[in-house]
Amino acid sequence: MTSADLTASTTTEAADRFRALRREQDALLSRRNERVEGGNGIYHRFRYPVLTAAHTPLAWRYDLSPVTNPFALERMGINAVFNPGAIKLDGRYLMVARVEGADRKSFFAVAESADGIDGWRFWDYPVRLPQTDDPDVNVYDMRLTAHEDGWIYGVFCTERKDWRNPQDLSAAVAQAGIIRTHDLVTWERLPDLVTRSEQQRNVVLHPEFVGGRYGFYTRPQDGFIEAGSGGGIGWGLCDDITRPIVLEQRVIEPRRYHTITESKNGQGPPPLRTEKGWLHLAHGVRNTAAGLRYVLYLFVSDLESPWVVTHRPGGYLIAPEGEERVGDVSNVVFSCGWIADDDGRVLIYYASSDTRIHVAESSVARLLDYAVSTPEDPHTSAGSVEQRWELIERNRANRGWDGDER
Ligand code: M1P
Repeated sequence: MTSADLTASTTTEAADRFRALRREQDALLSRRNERVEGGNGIYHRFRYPVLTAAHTPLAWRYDLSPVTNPFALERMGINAVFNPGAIKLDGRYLMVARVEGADRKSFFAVAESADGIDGWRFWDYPVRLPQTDDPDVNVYDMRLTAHEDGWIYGVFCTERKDWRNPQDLSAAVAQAGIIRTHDLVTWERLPDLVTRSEQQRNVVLHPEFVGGRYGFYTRPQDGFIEAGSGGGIGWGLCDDITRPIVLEQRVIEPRRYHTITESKNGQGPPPLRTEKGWLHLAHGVRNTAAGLRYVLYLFVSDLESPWVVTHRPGGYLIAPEGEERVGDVSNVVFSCGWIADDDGRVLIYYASSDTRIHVAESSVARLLDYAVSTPEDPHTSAGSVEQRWELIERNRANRGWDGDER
């Protein structure tokens, strides 16, 4: 065989492989999801993740020319797709996902679905994020807030090397970057949020003005990973979003000993306005012999004073289950986005183990009922048993004992 023959056969093989890759991806993108029945009645999971690395367009990963890529090799791999912000805009369900390349760099990309469950597809290009004078090294976890001022804001984590500690190559500073848009296509970058905290992650813009000011949920921490003496979900106000400064942060949802928030916690998506208050989704973290475990939980705050928490159902709403428990950072569920439809349906977009995105379906009515009727964590085992006795006795008195109506 001559080298020309070899080249011709490799080129044909490459073209065949690209066709096979396309078929495989088309099958993945058109697969219908299945609601998992049963469960706890608060929400339903769906069988398949809605977005994964395999959902990213082939053109982002492959040089699709059999001539310049004769072995049809993946040139620039994608490692994971997770922690998306979410919004419904002009009837379209949209996520801004955190896409992480094989090079460990995260970036943002918009994906769209007609019904919020099926058919999620990425737009053709990832987002070209405008930079400030101090370029981001890594960006992730965008929360989208449709604010009453008319803009859609994206608040995300911007990470840069901590030059106060040049020898430590993992020393980083996390702060909140801010962009805004009307269409998720054209983005305007604003200055990063200024607070008095060394580290900020999980910063979220409240959707309404509070006393004419912008409200931010923050997460003041001492260290990049460890909460140290800080942590908890904070709240602060800012006068001018184009010069965003929050001078005072008060912790409104502290982390607590021997609860799901013992190590740290953080606001998830922007809260939803409901008749009983602002409904919040957050993540709580505790340490275990197997490492950190991240779960999702709800709380409710006052409509007029969003910094006043009124209901704290004890325990978690969603904990990692099955394949969700395994991934790049195992035993993690994390959410930056949910969508409340006009009919009250709520779609919770959550990522598992920093690897893939799932959806869970519920409603405002169900989530609120759970949030206001579930007792608070009593902080002791004895207290927990008392809560269960109280429930059992109420059931017996109601003759609903054991599901038997008698
Ligand atoms: O790896 C789990 C999560 O860790 C961080 O969250 P937190 O700041 O609360 O610890 C974030 O980096 C998040 O992206 C990640 O999913």
